[in-house]
Amino acid sequence: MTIMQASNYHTYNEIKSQTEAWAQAIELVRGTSLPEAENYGQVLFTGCGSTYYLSRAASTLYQELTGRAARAVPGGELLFNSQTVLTSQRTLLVAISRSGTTTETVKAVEKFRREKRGDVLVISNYNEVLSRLADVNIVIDKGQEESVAQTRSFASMFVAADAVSARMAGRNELFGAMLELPQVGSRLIERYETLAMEVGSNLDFDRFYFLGSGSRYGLACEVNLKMKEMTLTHSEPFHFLEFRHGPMSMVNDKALVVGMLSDANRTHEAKVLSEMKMLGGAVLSLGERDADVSFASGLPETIRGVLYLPVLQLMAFYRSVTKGMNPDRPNNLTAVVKLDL
Ligand code: F1P
Repeated sequence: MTIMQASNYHTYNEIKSQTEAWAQAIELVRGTSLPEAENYGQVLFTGCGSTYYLSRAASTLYQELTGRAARAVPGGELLFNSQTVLTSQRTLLVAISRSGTTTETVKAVEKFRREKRGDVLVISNYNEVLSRLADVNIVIDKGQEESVAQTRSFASMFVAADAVSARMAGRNELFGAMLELPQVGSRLIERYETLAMEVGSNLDFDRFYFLGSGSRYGLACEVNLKMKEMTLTHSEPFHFLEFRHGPMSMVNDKALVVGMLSDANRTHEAKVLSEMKMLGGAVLSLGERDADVSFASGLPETIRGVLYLPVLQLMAFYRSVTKGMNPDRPNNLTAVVKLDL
């Protein structure tokens, strides 16, 4: 496929331009007055679909950096099963939504406010109804996109969420390190687009497994959703060691196992990948060094999670167009889910 054809798609242009939105996210967080972490007994992150997976990734980082309890919950669960996540403790609710209009997320935040549960921090790409419910409002308009499947938007909101966690943890050196991310990301896209196209265009693969642990599990869930939304391919996310406990039965020569390697647990994670190769599966590893996609960022592990996204987003894009689909308009989906609740 020529690049000219690829650039006919909004999805392609949005993936390729996303680091500009990363930079805006960092600057916006720098200029925002944030809540004090010690004012809350717990922090809840919420969203739907992609932004729920973002919440999963961001909440683990918040807890890791602040040492305070944080968890993620889908908007629909916070709305209809709030007793399973809310306590009498004062709560900071971080509500994340590309559109700022998804019904479950908006209704859940309205209920949270009505019940005076605590404060609301919104991260979005559009200044919409959700932003009007916020005590602290962060809107990354450079993350706006035409495509239904989130790519540039997701990454911009994820960078903002990580920056919020670094700042609320008082880790200004981590926040400062994030300033390098946009240029590292652009270099990564240039260096590995061909690999993404080669793997994405290989239709011998009929199943994909995305392995990630710690804050990378939420990212594994997100890239898994991209694969589903853009290419209608069977795919599933797992924590690394969990994959052995049954799901690896699915591994054969038509499987691609994508490993989002950490530094901290690389030995254990790489062993899972080598075992999957023994079972006949193909493997694609991503990590700071010695991987099929090596970031070579020199940045702290806690704030470089976004680097796992662009190459895998491109892989899903190329698989979609190779299958003759339109990644801009996934099957059965709309950009926003509006419900009459
Ligand atoms: C949430 C969402 C997306 C999904 C699809 C439909 O939107 O469910 O996660 O991928 O685009 O909308 P939002 O609340 O983040 O705007």
